[in-house]
Amino acid sequence: MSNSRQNRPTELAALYADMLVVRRSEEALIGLFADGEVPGFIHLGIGQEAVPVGVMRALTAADTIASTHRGHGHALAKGLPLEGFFAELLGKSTGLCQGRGGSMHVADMAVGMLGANGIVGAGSSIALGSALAHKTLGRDAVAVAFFGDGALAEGLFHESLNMASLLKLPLLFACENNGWSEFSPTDRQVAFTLAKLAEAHAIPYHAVDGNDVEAVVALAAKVVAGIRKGKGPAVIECATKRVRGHFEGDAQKYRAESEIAQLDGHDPLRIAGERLLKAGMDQAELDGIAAEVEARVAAAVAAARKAPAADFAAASRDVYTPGLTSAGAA
Ligand SMILES: Cc1ncc(C[n+]2csc(CCOP(=O)(O)OP(=O)(O)O)c2C)c(N)n1
Ligand SMILES: [Mg+2]
Repeated sequence: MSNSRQNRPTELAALYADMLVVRRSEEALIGLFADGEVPGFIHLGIGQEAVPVGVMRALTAADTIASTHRGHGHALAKGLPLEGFFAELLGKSTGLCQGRGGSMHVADMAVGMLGANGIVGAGSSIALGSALAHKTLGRDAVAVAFFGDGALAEGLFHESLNMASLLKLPLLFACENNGWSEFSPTDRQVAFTLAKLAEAHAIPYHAVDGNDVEAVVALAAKVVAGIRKGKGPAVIECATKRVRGHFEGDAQKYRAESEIAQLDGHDPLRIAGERLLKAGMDQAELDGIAAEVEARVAAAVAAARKAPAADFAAASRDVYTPGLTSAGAA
């Protein structure tokens, strides 16, 4: 075996493959959405894959996450099965939520994915509740609230920071700061920094290059280990880039051409791919990873397209816990 083969960076290759699953899945969604096969809006996280994939490396199956409206990466990185994911996004009865949730409500309790969420900042309080349950029930588990920079302007997010700190909950606040909140740059939305806000709530804060998946892995591993030991909540701020519009179909007229032109240099897949080549992998091996991922995504899309549409009669199923009436009595 050659020296370069002995030094093959297998962990980085696995991270690359996981980011590629998210990227290729969202690229498939672009076409499906354009063809009218995806009901509702979709918000793509292309360019932001290093954050969910990197943070998820520090989590176990027992850990829980709450996501955002831009949640495909969180869902797939937490381990949602691809076929059930696509079926859900296409509104099919074989979807993980029987086609009733779609992109902004996709969830899978089996892998601790508590749901994407169209309400900005809401994931922070859902993860907070999950962290409180972990602590109260003595579980060895951590909750993660993923949120964008736009959530900093939401009162619920501030309340979640306070309560997490006060109750010393096992909760990681993971910010994906892509510099945009819908069509407004962050500095037109927020009058303070996340670092100062965390400090005000007596929560440790760490910043990281959110396009460097290895840096995210290293920070998340260290911070989550501390949370698991009972140190209480922490905040990480991952600087990243939103490559596409706020929603799919957004022409981004409000964004300077010069900003869009430099996005490629920050692409987490490009950064990881170049690092793999430097570390001894060859292009054919990277192409092999891509071919395998593309085949998996294509198979999941094909199965989802063939599946039956969601059952309208089941729309109100699972709204109430079995045994409870709408008045709450058993
Ligand atoms: C409570 C609430 N207010 C406003 C909106 C409208 N809205 C949808 S996404 C968004 C911006 C979110 O920005 P950010 O949190 O940075 O996430 P990003 O889209 O950049 O991933 C806003 C204001 C909403 N969905 N919920
Ligand atoms: Mg943002």
